[in-house]
Amino acid sequence: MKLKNKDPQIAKLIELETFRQKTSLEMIPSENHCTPAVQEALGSILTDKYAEGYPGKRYYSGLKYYDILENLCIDRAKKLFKVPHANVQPYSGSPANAAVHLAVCEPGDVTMGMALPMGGHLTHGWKVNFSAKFFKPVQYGVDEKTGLLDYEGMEKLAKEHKPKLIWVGATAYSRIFDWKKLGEIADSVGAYLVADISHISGLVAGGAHPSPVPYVHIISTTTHKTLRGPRGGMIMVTQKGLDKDPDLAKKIDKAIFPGFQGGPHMHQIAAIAVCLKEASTPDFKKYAHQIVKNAKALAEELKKYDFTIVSGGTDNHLLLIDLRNKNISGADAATRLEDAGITVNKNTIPYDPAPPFKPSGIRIGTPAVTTRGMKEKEMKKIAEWYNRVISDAKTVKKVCEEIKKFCKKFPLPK
Ligand code: DSN
Repeated sequence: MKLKNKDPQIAKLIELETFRQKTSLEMIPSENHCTPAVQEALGSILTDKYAEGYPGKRYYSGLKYYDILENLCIDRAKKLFKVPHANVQPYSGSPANAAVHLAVCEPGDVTMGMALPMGGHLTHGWKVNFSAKFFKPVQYGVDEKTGLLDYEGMEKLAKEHKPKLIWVGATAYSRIFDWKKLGEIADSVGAYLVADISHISGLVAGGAHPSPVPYVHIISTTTHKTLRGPRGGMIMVTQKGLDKDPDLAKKIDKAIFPGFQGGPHMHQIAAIAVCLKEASTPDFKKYAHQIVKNAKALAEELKKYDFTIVSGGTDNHLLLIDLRNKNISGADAATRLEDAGITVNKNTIPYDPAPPFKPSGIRIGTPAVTTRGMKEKEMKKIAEWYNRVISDAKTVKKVCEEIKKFCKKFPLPK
């Protein structure tokens, strides 16, 4: 029976959300619009089965097609990211990162990661998270003047604290990571280096951001951001990782199952496989480069309206805007933009004098609008809307109408 007949309330909410997505601009940098092919795999009958274990070594029966499916997904991940080992079972990024801790650390070990208010992630050692409750993280940040990762400070901290594990990866950092330098820092103290490429995995896959593969031991990622798949996660082990620890792949697999998770979500793994196939095409390469071109164009246009971009610009898919010269908080700006039909995050800026719930900045990104086919020309228009809405609340209604009309030319993926 169709959903609208069986559960009209839920069907209605999906219909309303579809309309919202079609008629507004999604500019949260960690979000995207996946294709109907990915959605079809995700919404399939594969959700029905348990598949605890790994291909060829399961604890449930009836899994002959699931072994083929999971192996396909693993092979596609290995080929796309050029790594010798991939685990595609993490439910999402946080479980993946918990499993990495479990694989290579003992409770109480010292770890290192970028602090959340500097652009890092909760699971890289932020105080309220498991990664700080069970381990002893030291946290690095960005330079206050340049907004760039403070490699020197990080090296000093690493030498002083000798972490077992170093996380590199961010949720609000718009510059390229110098993987070589980071690899040298980790090697100098014998630490495992993990690249959490959740935000940039689509850019790495499409060649629009350097790959960490030669320099790190482990890579963790979500699959739904620039990679444009379903919500999900993966952990990969590099050759460098296997050279450091020949058991590393086994340790990662054991940490995911039975260490941290139960049955993998096989419908999710099917959808990840579809997204990895899509991400292997020449079209996706173009897409990944266009995301960056759009972000750079948007940054330049916004600067013309006197917006302050943290670090002065962007090399990837996102921009962090410091709104202090605009006399509006990040929270108020995000609400006003949402009313106008542009979805962004309120966000702390590094060394933010304002509290996290009413921070000084907004975080915006181009992955989803690029999926809809927007290019540099459209970024000019979008920057103009940001300026009008943030400068004057009275423009919101008019801009909202303009955006609705504009969105008709850029349908969601087919
Ligand atoms: N929640 C993600 C983001 O928005 O960046 C990070 O996990």
